[in-house]
Amino acid sequence: KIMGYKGQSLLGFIYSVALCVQIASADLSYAVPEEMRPGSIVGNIAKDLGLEVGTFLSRKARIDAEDNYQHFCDLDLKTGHFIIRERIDREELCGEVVSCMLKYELVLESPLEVHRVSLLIQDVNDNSPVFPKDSVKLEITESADKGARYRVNEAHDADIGQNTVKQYSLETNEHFTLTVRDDADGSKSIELVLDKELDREKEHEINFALFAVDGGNPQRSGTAIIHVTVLDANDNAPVFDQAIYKASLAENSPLETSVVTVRATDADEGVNGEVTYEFSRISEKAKKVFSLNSKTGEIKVTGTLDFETNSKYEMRVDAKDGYGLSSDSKVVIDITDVNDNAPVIHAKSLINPITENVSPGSEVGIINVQDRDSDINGQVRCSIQQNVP
Ligand SMILES: [Ca+2]
Ligand SMILES: [Ca+2]
Ligand SMILES: [Ca+2]
Ligand SMILES: [Ca+2]
Repeated sequence: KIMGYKGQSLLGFIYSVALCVQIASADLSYAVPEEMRPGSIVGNIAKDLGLEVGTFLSRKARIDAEDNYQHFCDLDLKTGHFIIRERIDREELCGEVVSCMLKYELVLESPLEVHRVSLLIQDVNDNSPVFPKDSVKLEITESADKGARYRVNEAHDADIGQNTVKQYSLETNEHFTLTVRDDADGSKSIELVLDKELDREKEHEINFALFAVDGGNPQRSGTAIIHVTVLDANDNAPVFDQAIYKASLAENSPLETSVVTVRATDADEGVNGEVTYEFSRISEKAKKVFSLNSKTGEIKVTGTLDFETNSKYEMRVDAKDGYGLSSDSKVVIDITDVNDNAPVIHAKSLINPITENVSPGSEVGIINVQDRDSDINGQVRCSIQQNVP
């Protein structure tokens, strides 16, 4: 039972020490919000310790800071008031520490007496949530699928507890919604979710605001502007401005004569929208007399056009973008006649010689006159030289 005796004695010793400390420092605890005006009264230490008001002067009371907090508070010896001397910023003093405590010792002389005085600095909601950047730039291709997610950095609020960031929201917009997840490490994952697919050809830039609010009263908020640049995808083929191009051209037109210019536009950007042209269906004959500028779409004469051999050409033209999306159109070229042929006389049957007594009005022969030209150019007027019988 020796052990039992020893144990009892040790326990008794601990009790007596604890009692000693308690008597020597009857702790006083005060709590004040941060940012109190200098001169504000925290409490009356003399009264709270049950001492006469005059005691502090006679016993040369003083207040010592345990650390470097001396300048924040004062003791009014006449009244016993514990007073704020300097502005206290909880965020600067304690940062993210939840319990922000200033520790002091009240020292009285003759007889020597020490009391612990603690001052809890309560948080005031004097900071707004702040995003790491005021504006967040995102580049998203228009081919992105619905449901695609884009991370945004969370906001921070220098306050603590309820006064720190509580909730996020997104300015109403056509394309994005917001999800906020709690991560294992206590941070939050903020993601924009693509809810409606993008179309660069309709909208190449989208701006909307992301808000963070704290849980303080009054509530404070922070904003980041999300700038979405919609990147192009090759989702448009070139489109001709006419389904059929018609031109008419005089035969014998000189080389390099411009016949017609086809034009297709592509709504995409850069190479996706760069249009080139080429003949997709063209006869060997037409190939010899027409050329197509692949860049400008201009069709020019490159050979001799003869109405009498070919009066109409038809061909098809392709327009292609830089990545091969294409469409086509038809080109019809009519060649018009020019009076470039003289009439040709053929004597079909001619009675020769004619007898001298032939009666007037007798048929002496048939003459056939032809002109290869058309219409007026091909009309022939016949006449016989004067002064013949
Ligand atoms: Ca604060
Ligand atoms: Ca706050
Ligand atoms: Ca295109
Ligand atoms: Ca596009």
